[in-house]
Amino acid sequence: MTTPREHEHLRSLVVDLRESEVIAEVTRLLEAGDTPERILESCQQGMAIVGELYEQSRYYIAGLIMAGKIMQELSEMLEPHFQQRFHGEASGKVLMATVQGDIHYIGKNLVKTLLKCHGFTVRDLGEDVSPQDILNAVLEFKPDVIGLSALLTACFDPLRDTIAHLRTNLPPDVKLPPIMIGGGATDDVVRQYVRADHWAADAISGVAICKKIVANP
Ligand code: B12
Repeated sequence: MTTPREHEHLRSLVVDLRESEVIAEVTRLLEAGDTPERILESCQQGMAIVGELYEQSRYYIAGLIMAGKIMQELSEMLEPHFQQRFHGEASGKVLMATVQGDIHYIGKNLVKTLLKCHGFTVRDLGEDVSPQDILNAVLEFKPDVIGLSALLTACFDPLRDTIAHLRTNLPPDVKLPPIMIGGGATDDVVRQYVRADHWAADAISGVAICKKIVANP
């Protein structure tokens, strides 16, 4: 069993952007039997502090880039551990995208990984995706759920516009599947503002929402 102190240490390694030490510490924690969820949570808390340091001009864009690189490596390391821990036979289809204007993808990709672990078929349109591309994919892929990611507050309006575009432009015989949002600064207030159906704070709750939707269409 690992201790809160060890997680505090991991968080500070992330905040200090000590890439190789982060990787070594995560490897050690996994070997000590820690869960990938707990490790992810600590690293995400570290990322939030990196973001604050950037806002305070104590880190520059290079710091964000480095943080992104570390987070990407961590996601790849944790993926097989998530696969071992989570299995499922859910048979729904989820369409994922990061909205127009936003290039953050690490969180979206983690949601995708966990959905796949649970048996969902996922189509990922990538980042900076236009409302029309999302609409085209809805028509073609016919998802049970649409998952939209946005980390920038400046992207709340593009998120709202995307959802409005889907609501107004789908042919009348096509039912719009439930829309779930997530990522960084989103919360339930943002969900109401953009007129989405669901909001999830993290990847695990996002999967739980998708399971509920598919079980009770
Ligand atoms: C790494 C990083 C980058 C990397 C991104 C690498 C990549 N391609 O993904 C790079 C360097 C490219 C980058 C660029 C920028 N960034 Co940046 N970035 C970050 C940082 C430090 C970490 C993001 C991250 O990966 N977190 C870890 C993941 C796992 O967490 P997550 O994304 O929140 O995802 C979890 C949940 O939210 C959820 N989730 C995510 N998406 C979805 C979707 C659904 C459907 C569901 C259900 C759940 C869900 O599941 C995930 C796992 O639990 C954040 C700080 C922070 N607080 O997050 C800033 C941050 C998001 N960036 C910020 C900024 C300002 C920028 C830039 C504008 C900087 C600039 N001047 O150019 C550009 C934006 C360019 C653009 N147009 O998009 C700001 C945004 C501020 C704001 N409120 O708008 C932040 C908050 C930093 C800060 N505090 O100032 N960034």
